Order: sequence, then C-alpha cells, then structure tokens
Amino acid sequence: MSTTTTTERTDLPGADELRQRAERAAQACGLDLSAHAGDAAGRSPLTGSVVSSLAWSSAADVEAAVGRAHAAFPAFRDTPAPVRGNLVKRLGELLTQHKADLGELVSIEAGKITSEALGEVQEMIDICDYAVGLSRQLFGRTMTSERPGHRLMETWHPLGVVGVISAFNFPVAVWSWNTAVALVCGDPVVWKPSEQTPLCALAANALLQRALAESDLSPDLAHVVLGAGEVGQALVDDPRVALLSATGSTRMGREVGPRVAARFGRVLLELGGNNAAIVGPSADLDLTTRGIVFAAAGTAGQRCTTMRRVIAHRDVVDDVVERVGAAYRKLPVGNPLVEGTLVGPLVSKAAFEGFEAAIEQAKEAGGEVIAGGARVDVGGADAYYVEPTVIRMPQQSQVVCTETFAPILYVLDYADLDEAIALNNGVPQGLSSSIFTQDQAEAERFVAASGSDCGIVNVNIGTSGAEIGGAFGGEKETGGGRESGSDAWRAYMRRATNTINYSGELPLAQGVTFDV
Ligand code: UN1
Repeated sequence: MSTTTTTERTDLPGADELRQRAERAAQACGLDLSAHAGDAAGRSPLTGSVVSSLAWSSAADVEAAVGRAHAAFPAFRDTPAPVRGNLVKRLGELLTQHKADLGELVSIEAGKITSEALGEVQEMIDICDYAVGLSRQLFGRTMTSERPGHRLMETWHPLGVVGVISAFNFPVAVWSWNTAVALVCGDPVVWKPSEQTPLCALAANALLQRALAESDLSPDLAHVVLGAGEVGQALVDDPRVALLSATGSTRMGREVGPRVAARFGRVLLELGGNNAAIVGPSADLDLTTRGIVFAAAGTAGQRCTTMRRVIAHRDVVDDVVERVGAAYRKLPVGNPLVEGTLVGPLVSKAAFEGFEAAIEQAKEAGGEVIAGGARVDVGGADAYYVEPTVIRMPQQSQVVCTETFAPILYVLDYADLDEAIALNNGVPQGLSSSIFTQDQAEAERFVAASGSDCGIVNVNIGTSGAEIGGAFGGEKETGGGRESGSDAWRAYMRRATNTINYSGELPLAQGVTFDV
C-alpha cells in the first residue's frame, strides 16, 4: 500500500527544471559554476536526474590545496581570535541571507524535506553565533604551583590545517560545525564533501569565500576538494593536515583512524549510530509516539542520530506498536520540495537495497512487519522512495545490531530497567539514546554512569535533532569524537602548559636536588 496522499507529492520537477533550480540556488550563493565545470555527473535522489557536471579534484589538487592552506596558517594564527570571530559572524550573516538558496540545494542533492533542509542551514547559523562568542572565550586555566614564586598556566594555540570529510546526510551543517569552530581557533580548513552533494559544498564555500574577501583575509583559508577515494586519501595522509575530522561509516573510520594515527595526526571521528529509545511503563505515550516518529522516520531514517530501536516495557509495548504503526501508515512520502511531505527519498539504489535486505533478514530472525516495508512509486525508476517501516522483533538479533541507513525501526520489549539498559548498550555503536518516562528515578538511572553508554543521552525527547550548544558525538564504534558546542573546540587547538618562575630561585619539582 502506497502512503503517498497527494498528487503534488508524486509530481516531481522534470530533469531540466530540477537542474535549473539547483544552478540558480548555487549561483545565488555566489558560485561561479563555469569555474568548476567538468564531467562528473551529480544526481538528485529526488528523481535520479543529473543536476550538476563538475570537475573532480586529483590527489595533486588536494596536495596543492593543503599547501596553500598551510601557507596561509601563520598569518591567520597571529590574527586575534575575536577578529577571526568577525569573519565567522559575517559567514553567519551570509548564511542567514541565503538560507532558502542553500536549503533548496540541500533538498535537491540530499533529498531532505524543505523544513529539515532549512533546519540544517539554521544549524549552520547557530554554530556561527556560537563560534563568534567562543572567539572571546578560548580560555586556559591557571593552576597553583607546588613551588614558591611559580605559577602554572595553560595556553591554547591554533593547531594548523583542519581536514574535513563529511557525509551526504548533513551535507553542509557538519562542515559548518567544524569550520566555524576551526576558524575562530585559527585553523584553515580543507573540505572533502560527499560525492553526492558537491553543489551544496561549493555554494557554502562560496559564501565563506565572500566573507573572507570582505574581511580582508586570505582565500586560502578555505578549500573544497571534490571526489571520492583518492581525494579523501590524499587528505588523510597529508602530514600538514593537523586534525582530520571525518563523518561517515564505521568502515570508513576504521580505515582513516589508524592512517592518521600512523603519522601522529589528530583525528576526530563521527561514525555510525544505532540509537535506541527505552519506553518506560509511566511514559506519556502521545509525546513518546511523536518523539519516536520524528526520530525514526524523519530524514527518511538517514541521520546518524536516527532512532533505529525502541525498547518498550512489556506493559506498554503493544500500545506503542499500535500508535507508532498507525502514525507510520499516515506519513506522507514523496516530493520533499512540497509542503506537507514528511519523508523524502533514500539517497541511492544501494541504500534501497540495504533497506530491502535488512527487512528480509529481520523477517528471517522472526520479525513481524507492523507498518511499511515497501518501495513507493514516486520519482521514476531511478528514485528510491520507501515506506518507513516498523518491525516487531523477538530479540536483538544481528540485523538489529547493524546500522542500516534507512527508515527501519525495530521494536523490542523488556521486563525490568536493567534489561532495557543492557539492550540499549548491547550494540557496537554508541552515539545517541533516550528514555521516555515520567519516573524520575528511571530517568536518573539512565543518565547515570551505569546507564546508557552513549555520547548523547536524552530524557523525554528522541535521539535525533541535537542542538549545537552541546558536544556532539559518541562512543565505541561511533568513534569517540566530539564536535560542535561545549568544549569541543579544544580538539581544534593545541595546549601548552607553561610554568612561570618569578621567585629568583630555582627550586626543582618533586623536591629533587641537583646542585651545580
Ligand atoms: C548527523 O546525522 O550526522 O542531532 C548529524 C541531529 C543533528 C545532527 C545530525 N543536529 O540529528
């Protein structure tokens, strides 16, 4: 049964119109498309039609970009942090001005519904605001010394070139988390976006280039390199890239992490998630249902924070399944550019195949499909729209422990909270988690050290849609990195510990004597 409910949702723009819309939006952001023309075809997941023909970079181009960024570093390092903050302030203003343009590109290249695409640009504006404030708050500590007439202090200094590798699902926001913070910290950025979303990346970078020019700063402080394997590898292996911040699959992180470590570079990894919500017996089930449906079906299940598992108490599991199933059957799937659509396309054929295979495996493991499960006939043969799917599972089998980047929600049940927490933690990934409960003791147990083992632990809210003010990232196979707010900025700077002796004597630490 198809869940599409209106013709607008099935009437997608033709190939020419879609391409024109993408080009207009990119040009409105100041992108000179002719300067990037080439033969790599970029396709929109809305219909599978070509929306860009761009030149991909070579490994030599990456080397040159890193070289120019590296050469621009010393002057930028010496630019006062609040002046660097002014640059980011200007970027935030330009993003505000071009929110609709960039949002449209995000919809066209990543397939997000308009509201979520605009939300992504808002997230960029928010991190710029945050970073501007941060530019006056790159605080170090002072410590008491064990020696008389001495003082200990920490100073934080710019690190060097930051390499950013980002994924299709947050094609511009993840860059902005890294870039806004890196820039106030005094670091140039070289960015390899997803091959799926090159126009978004070039358009966002065009806005930053404009902010740089207006701030009389070097254009070499920001570069985009387009391409796949060899381009990413060149960035990973370049010893001048002081920090590599990579978002993507656990498989990618397993490769990138050791390579950067082998050259003693720093790495910040934001990898897979397999996020669960526990639903306690006291949960407000109206709120819970809304929280689950947004987190599990929103963005067509393609956030790393997407809710993939519900672990509901035996007393409420049937009710939860019924409510979530009913909500899923009404979800409008289709053209993400029209108002009212809540679920856009999957990004690719491979994503669709992963969706189908996971449903088959779940059925083999005893799963019962409660809602969804089928492809929706929208956008033609080269577009992959699916019904968000709920599957009741008898236990946490292999397929449930695997991240499938599609809107599949597995429902498990539990008898006591310890069991629920063990299920929450019983997967290799550790990004996000939540509990829906009105029992304060349950909530406290979930957020305590012996509760959820994830980097994000929420109460009465879904697993996705984090604000930029907190540190974002997770544990275990999620990679351990933290981006965005709180003190995540420290990853983008180097710390020096200074001991200042104003005593006129030379007492040694630990009481050591060494008289010469
Ligand atoms: C991602 O899916 O890679 O918390 C990032 C969220 C968003 C960011 C997701 N603010 O869902």
